[in-house]
Amino acid sequence: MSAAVYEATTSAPVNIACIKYWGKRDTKLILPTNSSLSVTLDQDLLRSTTTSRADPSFTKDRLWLNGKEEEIKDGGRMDNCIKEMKRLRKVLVEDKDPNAPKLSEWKLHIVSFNTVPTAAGLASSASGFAALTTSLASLFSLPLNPSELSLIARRGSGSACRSLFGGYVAWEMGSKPDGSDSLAVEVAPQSHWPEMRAVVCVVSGEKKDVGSSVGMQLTVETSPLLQHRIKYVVPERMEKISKAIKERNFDEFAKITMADSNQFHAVALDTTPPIFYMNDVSRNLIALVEEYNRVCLEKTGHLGAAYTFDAGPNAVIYTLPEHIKAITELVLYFFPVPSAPAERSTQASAVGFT
Ligand code: 2P0
Repeated sequence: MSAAVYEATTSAPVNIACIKYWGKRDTKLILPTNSSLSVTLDQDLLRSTTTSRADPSFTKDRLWLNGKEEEIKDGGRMDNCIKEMKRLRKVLVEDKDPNAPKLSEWKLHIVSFNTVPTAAGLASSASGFAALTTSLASLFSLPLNPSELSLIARRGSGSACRSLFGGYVAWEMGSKPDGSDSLAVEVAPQSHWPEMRAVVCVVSGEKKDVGSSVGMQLTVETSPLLQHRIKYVVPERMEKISKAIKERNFDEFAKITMADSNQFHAVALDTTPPIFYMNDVSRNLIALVEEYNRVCLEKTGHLGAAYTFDAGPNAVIYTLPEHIKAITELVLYFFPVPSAPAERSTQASAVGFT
């Protein structure tokens, strides 16, 4: 008789924030200084897929990312997630059922692949930690819902907690010191507003100078504008954009999304020393979308597109099906995809998701 195999494979999508997370009030527990909200890019192409296996013959927890073994640092983010999942396995399953195999005491081998193309310039830590969490939850048969799992994904990377849901997702900052109420909730499923499109414009695939974790804490320590944003701006925007999504009001969604991207980059600039994530191509993309919207407003009374930029120069343009052709054509006209790979980093290229 062959021994049982304990293995589970799951995948999780990428998300792009409309209300940006930037700043932690607790760096160890990864508790944010403000709530945030994102749209999940629920594409087969843009995902992380993770397989976890527990076996009594394994001698230590090991991790392979895109085929290369990575060290699991003691007390690091990966280690914290794994330890928390093992603790939950023991408390929720093994302590209740004496016949359940003691997977919490076995070592794990974890293999993860990002199908997010590196050229897409999108962060894969969010989908990566979300996929790790769901694969361990499945391996350990944990009776937890996505919001409960988001608490653990959050410990890996803040934005990962939003990748536990498809569609439109809020990360509620919470107020408890132990972080037990800092979790993701679904604002609306993808099917509520399936017309939403995201055009990913790759301005540069290069690694950024200032990483998000370091950059956001510099902002917390030095930016007066961040304090204003946390207290007076984000709470109202969270309410308004949730309402806009529920009402499928693209004008309101677009206005808030662009304003929040701009304020996020303003607090980066307000940091000492200042952080610049956008470059000239990014700013030209903003000008293009602003001009497109000016014409749309004149002709139809409505906005046609909304740009947003994360901690880098790449743009994501949210739009609706009737604008997708015009937007992709305009982007490709003004920012043609160069033929020589060496030139890629100074140009924008567009990928349309329909
Ligand atoms: C966001 N970003 O809301 C914002 C917008 C970047 C700009 O979440 O330190 O990689 O792992 O919690 O999640 C990037 O931050 O940082 C991020 P950690 P994370 O998507």
